[in-house]
Amino acid sequence: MPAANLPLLSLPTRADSADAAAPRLLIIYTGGTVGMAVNGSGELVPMQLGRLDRSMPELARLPFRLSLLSLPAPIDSSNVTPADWLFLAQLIGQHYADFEGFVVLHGTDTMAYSAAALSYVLEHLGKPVVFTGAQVPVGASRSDAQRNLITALEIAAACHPRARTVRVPEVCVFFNDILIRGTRAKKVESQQFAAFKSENYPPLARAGISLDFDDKSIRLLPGAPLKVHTTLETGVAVLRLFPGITEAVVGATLGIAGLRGCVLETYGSGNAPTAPWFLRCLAEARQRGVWLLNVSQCEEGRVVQGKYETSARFAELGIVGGDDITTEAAVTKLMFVLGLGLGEQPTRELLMQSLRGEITS
Ligand code: ASN
Repeated sequence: MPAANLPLLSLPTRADSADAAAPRLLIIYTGGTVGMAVNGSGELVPMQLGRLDRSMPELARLPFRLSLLSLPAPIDSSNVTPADWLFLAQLIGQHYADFEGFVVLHGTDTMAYSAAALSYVLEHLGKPVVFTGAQVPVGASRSDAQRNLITALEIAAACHPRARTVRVPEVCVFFNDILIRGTRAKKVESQQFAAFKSENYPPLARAGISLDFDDKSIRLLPGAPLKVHTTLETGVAVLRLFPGITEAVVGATLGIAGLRGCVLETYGSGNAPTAPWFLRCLAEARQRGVWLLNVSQCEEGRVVQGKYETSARFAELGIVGGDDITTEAAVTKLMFVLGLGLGEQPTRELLMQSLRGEITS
């Protein structure tokens, strides 16, 4: 469905619709537990959210002008695809001029991938795009949806106290009590409310009794207008190493027809077996033009190719060291950069650079 045809529902709040000073915020509902209910077989399935203000009467107390846009077929985020990311980006681009900030209600399972993908696709973003969701559906009495959504809306509306400029011009994830850069988020919990961690980068804000922003960690406003990219390369894979991995597994993965890029999940500071068959598989993939991005299985620390003998050959093979990037941000970065269709040298440069704060330089 073209993004232009989706209707917006205006939600009643304390801010009068004619109050020009009240920030206008758009909530985009994509699915996830936040809007789920149990089906006849006892499984949680996504539902239409309907009138969000009925399940969350506290929204009426907010001093913002709120609109809600629901995707026609909400999904469990385990079903999300790159096409959904491009659609979401298109929606945000279409409504960009009419809202001060955006909150994306999304399932938690792949929220970190979606937030990273949107970070790349929305270039020169100058407004907040805050992903949030819930571990318990909004209709349940112990739901975390209210608290997550209300704080996400406050973040989306936040300005610097004196300059009145946008406080968080980034794609980010707010969950439980922390605001995380979109390219640094990782889901680490499926049972507790604190489901996300900020990997290798400080949280952009912490929500306790007050909402405390770490302004020095937040990107500055861009100097150019928003550019919404429209292509992602889907010929990518992730190859996670483990002791005992065989040539058959490595060869089959790197030999996938149409493969353009692969995240190599290595050990420690980017190390891998030195067995001749392994290095041959990598060299053959490189000869076929497959980009290899070396990402560590460690949650903290960084890839330093050549520190050990077990990664000494990587630079000469043209394998790109991913520094401290997460797998989520690496997979989506490959999709984005390879989707640009650039030549060898600019592709390598973009893969090595921090494009949206995904690596610490
Ligand atoms: N399976 C759900 C989803 O990702 C999990 C959640 O939202 N808490 O859509």
